[in-house]
Amino acid sequence: MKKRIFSGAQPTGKLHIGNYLGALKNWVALQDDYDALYCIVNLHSITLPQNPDELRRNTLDLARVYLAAGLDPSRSIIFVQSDVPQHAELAWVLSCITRLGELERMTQFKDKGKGNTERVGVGLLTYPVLMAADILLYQTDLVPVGQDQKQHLELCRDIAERFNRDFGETFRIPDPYIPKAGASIKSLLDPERKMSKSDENANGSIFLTDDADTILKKFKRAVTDSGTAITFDESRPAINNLLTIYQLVTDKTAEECVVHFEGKGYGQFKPELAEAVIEFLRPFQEKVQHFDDEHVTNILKEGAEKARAIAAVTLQDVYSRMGITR
Ligand code: ATP
Ligand code: LTN
Repeated sequence: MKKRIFSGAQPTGKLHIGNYLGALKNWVALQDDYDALYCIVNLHSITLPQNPDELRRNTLDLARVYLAAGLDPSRSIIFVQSDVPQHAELAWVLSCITRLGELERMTQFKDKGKGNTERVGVGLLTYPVLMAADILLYQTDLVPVGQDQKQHLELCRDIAERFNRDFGETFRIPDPYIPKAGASIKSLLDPERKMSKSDENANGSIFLTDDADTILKKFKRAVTDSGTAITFDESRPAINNLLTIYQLVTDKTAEECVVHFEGKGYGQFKPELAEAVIEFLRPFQEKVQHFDDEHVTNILKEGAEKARAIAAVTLQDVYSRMGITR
């Protein structure tokens, strides 16, 4: 039997190449060898305020992105989180065995909540519990994510182990799958920060829908570090990031990239990098418009039916072990 993978992205804002290279690219590659579920986690999105019409639109748009990137509904289950009510139900159960201290230690909560406990919603704190429910409902073996989600995954494992210890073997313990290169693509304007959807300055990110001119302009503006050599160098985070992007979109080895740019400077490197990214995104951008709403809605409906069938079995087991009869 194939092992199972589960992953998801939030339908908030536009996806950037960090999301693509850190997550989506691997999702597509893994769907051949694994039994895969890919979710649009709209219930996670509402941990920060959303405009209802925009959320509806973004949900379908993200499904289009999944399909254009190469997720194949005949091989993978593609669905919307809120279409499977078991996610929210299991999240409640798990929240009762999760400790407040564990959640308060999560760096994403600290970053997004900014310590403002009077104003910040409780959902931002309990967000990782819902994420654990997403994963555990499907008896997931492997979770392909970017580096920023590693801590949430460790918490998910702790919660699952605690439940298994208290109520008997119920959940499979999932492993993270974090790519060696691309797990944390940095902002073009600040290589100390990850490229982020929630960044107010659009010039720090290359969005999957950016046109050729915009991509070239953004790379030309990208900050650089001191020194001129185009090499991988941990002590020069800006060039390290740009060269990593180049490597991943061209599918070259690190060594090939360095040899290719030997003796060249930023003046040649940046336009070549922009060209490589434009070419990489071209097939995706051509495809993404071709999926109409009705087609996408049907795929999501079928995905939700398949997902519900798996999720219901796990939740029933959880309830019966806890003495909750339905
Ligand atoms: P934001 O960029 O606002 O922090 P997010 O991380 O919440 O957005 P999601 O759509 O939920 O965005 O993430 C989808 C996937 O993309 C996750 O697996 C996440 O780890 C990955 N990811 C996000 N940002 C990056 C990045 N800069 N580099 C690599 N992977 C990333
Ligand atoms: N928290 C993730 C999105 C997410 C997820 C998941 C990823 C929600 N549920 C389950 C993997 C598995 C994020 O913000 N990127």
